[in-house]
Amino acid sequence: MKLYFATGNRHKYEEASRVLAEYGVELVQLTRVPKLEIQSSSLAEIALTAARAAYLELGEPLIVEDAGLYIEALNGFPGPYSSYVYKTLGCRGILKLLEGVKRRDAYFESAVAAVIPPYEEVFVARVRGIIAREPRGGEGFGFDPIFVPRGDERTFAEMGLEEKNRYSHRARALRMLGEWLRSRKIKRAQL
Ligand code: ITT
Repeated sequence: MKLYFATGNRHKYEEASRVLAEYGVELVQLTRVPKLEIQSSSLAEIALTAARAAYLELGEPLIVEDAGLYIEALNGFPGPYSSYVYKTLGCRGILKLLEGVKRRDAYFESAVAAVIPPYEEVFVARVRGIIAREPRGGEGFGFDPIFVPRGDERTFAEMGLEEKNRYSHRARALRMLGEWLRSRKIKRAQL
């Protein structure tokens, strides 16, 4: 069964297609429908609005994912603004904001919105961890070099894709989607 994933981010697509393959879903990256990004403090609302807009353009069942990094010492910053903050400040900028800060707890959140008529569903998941003292590793993307998930000592950027998928917010939210597809017995007929 085939499902579109509207995203311009190749890494997100690769992580997601690996997870959904476990559920027999073949994910197809959709780049030609631009992702509509509203401003909201809720990733679920951002993802669902984007998924509805993309569905109006495409007319085929699809998912959209929105994710963000929430740093506790910064009251949840950059959260829904993670994409912009990554482009402007980057990992180094975040480390500078945390200079001298001992409490380095943070989490990634992922919201996966699925529009599969007649259904609309959003799955939200988190991974908790800490912000490293310096960037480490060359895998992955975005803030991966500075995020260490709870239960490990390596950053996401020091892990392969399969290992990151064992912990990540995105993989967790997508497994919820996979289980939901299974429980609804959504098969080729709808997809
Ligand atoms: P699309 O909107 O096209 O899907 P994007 O990269 O802009 O791709 P988001 O809007 O969800 O994705 O932005 C989230 C940003 O948060 C992303 O650019 C990264 O900087 C960061 N981020 C999210 N998930 C991450 C992860 O698994 N590892 C590292 N950084 C992540």
